[in-house]
Amino acid sequence: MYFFIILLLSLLLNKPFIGEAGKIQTVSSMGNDGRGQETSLVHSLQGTWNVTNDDHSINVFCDVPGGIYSDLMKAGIIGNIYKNYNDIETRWIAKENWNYFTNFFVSGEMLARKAIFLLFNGIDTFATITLNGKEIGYTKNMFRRYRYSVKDLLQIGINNISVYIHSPIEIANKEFEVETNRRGGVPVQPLCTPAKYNGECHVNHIRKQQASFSWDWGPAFPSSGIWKMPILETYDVVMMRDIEVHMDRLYEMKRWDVKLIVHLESIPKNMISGSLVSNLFHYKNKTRFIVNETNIDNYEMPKSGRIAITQHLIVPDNFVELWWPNGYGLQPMYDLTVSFNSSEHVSKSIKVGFRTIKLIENPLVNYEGLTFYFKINDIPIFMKGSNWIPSNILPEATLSEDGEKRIRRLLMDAKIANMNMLRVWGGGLYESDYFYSVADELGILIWQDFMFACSMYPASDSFLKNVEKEIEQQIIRLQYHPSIAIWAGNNENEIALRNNWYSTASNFSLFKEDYVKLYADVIKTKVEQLDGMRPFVVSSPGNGRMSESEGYIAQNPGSVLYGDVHVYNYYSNAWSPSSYPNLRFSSEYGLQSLPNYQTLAEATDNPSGDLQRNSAFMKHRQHFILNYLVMDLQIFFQFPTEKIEFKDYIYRSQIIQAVAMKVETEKYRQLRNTLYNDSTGLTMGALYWQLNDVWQAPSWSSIDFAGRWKMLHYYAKNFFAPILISGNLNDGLLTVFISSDVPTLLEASMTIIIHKYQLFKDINTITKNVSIIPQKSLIYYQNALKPLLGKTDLSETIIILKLAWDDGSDQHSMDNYVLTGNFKKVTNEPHTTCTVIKKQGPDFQLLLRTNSFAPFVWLQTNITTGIFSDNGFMMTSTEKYIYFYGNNPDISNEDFQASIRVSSLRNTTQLI
Ligand code: BMA
Repeated sequence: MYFFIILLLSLLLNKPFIGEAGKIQTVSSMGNDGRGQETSLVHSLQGTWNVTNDDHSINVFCDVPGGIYSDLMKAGIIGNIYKNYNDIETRWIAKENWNYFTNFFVSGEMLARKAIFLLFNGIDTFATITLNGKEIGYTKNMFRRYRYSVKDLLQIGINNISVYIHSPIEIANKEFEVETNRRGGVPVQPLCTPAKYNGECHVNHIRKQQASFSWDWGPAFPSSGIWKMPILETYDVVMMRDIEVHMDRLYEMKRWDVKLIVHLESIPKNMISGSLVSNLFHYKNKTRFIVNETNIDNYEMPKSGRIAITQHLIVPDNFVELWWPNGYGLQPMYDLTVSFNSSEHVSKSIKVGFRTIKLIENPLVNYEGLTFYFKINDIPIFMKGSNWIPSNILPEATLSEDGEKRIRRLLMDAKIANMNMLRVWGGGLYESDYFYSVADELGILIWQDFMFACSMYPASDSFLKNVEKEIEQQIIRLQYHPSIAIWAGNNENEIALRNNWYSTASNFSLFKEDYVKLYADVIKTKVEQLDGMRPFVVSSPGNGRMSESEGYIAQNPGSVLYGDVHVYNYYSNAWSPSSYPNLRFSSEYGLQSLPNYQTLAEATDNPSGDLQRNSAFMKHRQHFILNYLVMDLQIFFQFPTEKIEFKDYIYRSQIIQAVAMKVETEKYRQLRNTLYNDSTGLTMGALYWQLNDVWQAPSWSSIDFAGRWKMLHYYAKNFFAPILISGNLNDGLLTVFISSDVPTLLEASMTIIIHKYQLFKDINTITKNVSIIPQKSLIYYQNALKPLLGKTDLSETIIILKLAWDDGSDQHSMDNYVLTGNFKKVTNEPHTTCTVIKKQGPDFQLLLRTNSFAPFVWLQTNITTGIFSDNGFMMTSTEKYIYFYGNNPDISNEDFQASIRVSSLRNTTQLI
């Protein structure tokens, strides 16, 4: 009877119910992030719990896993946090302590097991955990997993648990005081975020998502919650935690040595016997597999309760199809299942891919500096991509079903834009296993920062120990993913110290000592110990392997001759290639723009008042310390000074950003094979800042918070194309490059058109047959422009570049343009129309027509979500065909036709 009452209550309240009657939950997805256990020995504590604050004025049901902002929104206590000024209105939440509690049922059978552990895969962040009235632990790192042995505390029947989460703001303040005292009064800088961010202080003292206290592109939502799955593990023998996969390609022997390190956990002194069996299945033909078995006989578990068993799989070359980055081939993923069989059975399945990776930092004969480029499967690869910030400011939201859809969408958008690398930036999260498996599947390489950004950090023993555990767990959890290409110690902390960003100069040696302790002694040592198969750089930007000989704080961490560089040049003309340096690898460069109007409109209940260039709301959403100054300045450089509507301002901000990133990225791609006398050049990577957003606000992103592409994302698709024709104009000299990322020689026809835009007329056309050299960037045309212009003034022209080729199976073409000046004198108002030609499912073919030069043609529809095959382009001829790839097959031709809006620079009344 008692049992059924509990069952009924659990069902009614959707409480975690675990125990008999087939109610034991099995969790069965892949990966190492705590969701991959395929065994009935694992009982999830997922479900509806209660959460209350200290004075019990709030006591509501909540989700576990979850977080306090999501809970309070769901309970109707606060409104949508992304709207209006709610980031400030809801700040009281982070100043309170929150007690998460629930009851759960334990059966006699469960309690009879030898090993019973409570496992928290992630608590955000400072929690006192109490089980049946007894305090069992305190957590202090949201990036760590915590495990507590609880056999002696549990009872048959109802048990209660409370996870009391302390205010992260208060703990950060306290930690700051303690640490400042410990350092004899020298505080760890910076003391706070700039006032403009409306943020909180001292996040660098706590191991929590650094951007949760605000950033220059994001609001402060200092979250609290049990953000990852809590689990009760009950077993007699062992639990399998992680599988490390280290692949070594033995060329001469025509095989791969795949070393597996299987992490098993149990209780100290437990005697273990059983067999560990690993099966690697061929990705196409599952009847082909490679197996190894290790028998364990009466092994006594050490005091730590953890062992790691090494096993080798010898994989012949003919079993292997290589995993390639996007654009270079397929991404075959092989199932690997490891099980431990004894009186109990535990197993785990992950997907692995075969590839080698090297970071090549070679000296250059007779030149200064080192190269800096990646070789994947022995092929040098130009890295094209962007920087990833968390997909949601609430960490729990990155793990939900919707959160996973969002992650997949963003990674797909990266793939569509021909990216092959994303940098998971150090102020956010170690992402979920789902994130990395989608990256594996899509061929997106990951530059993985450890989570330290734009700050100095403490180096007390307890801080370092805390970090060491975090690094160890995260590397072991993630390292099997073929997508992860490189680990990096931190974001911009070396350059911040060297250039005194945070007034550290008077205590330089103390800060340097701490820096070396944290990133070299702890992090570098750990990475080398745990993952010898991947490169590591101490900081980004940095001088790569040179940084060690420079004592980790180089004279110039931003050197263009070594390692990677972050490039921000806000005051010079962002459309001029000369504003950008010649370097080896640009791991950050960017410019702000506004999100699409529809996205901004979703952020306010007062669109007419708030959606104005000078409104208090737009000031509030702008965290960048330079405010709108850079946007205004860059708009001023290119366009006539005139009064424009807010929608037009948005549109112009996006044009500015898109063209700036085009010019800068093209320069980087052009320099792939150019080495100048001053040793600069040989660029092999371009990752712009930033891919995505965490709220509706001005930022450097190419995709806004609602998932709408800004103009930049359309441009990225073109400037990252595998075959790129691009040009530049320098002192009247026109140089045209073709950059190829493809492995075969291609015969192509190249056309250079000088178009006089007032006349809407091509005044000169040069056509040339060219052979495109594989995987190189070379000059295919160079000449003075003057003779081609006749009487026309350079500033009245735009140069159109076209390339057409046949790769043996298909015809391809690409268009590009080179600007000869700004748009201050472009005054003609084109009449541009768009007609739906054909519908195919959710997709439409469109025909655009114009009667005169239409710059930056911008197509929009609000009837459905989807993307255009091209957007933001120049129309220098009367017709252009475009595709729209939509999501809704039910939309008719007529409805779609009616929804289409076409704008261009001097024709902006249709902007939506
Ligand atoms: C870089 C990043 C971020 C920042 C961006 C724009 O330095 O590492 O810290 O958001 O610039 O300012």
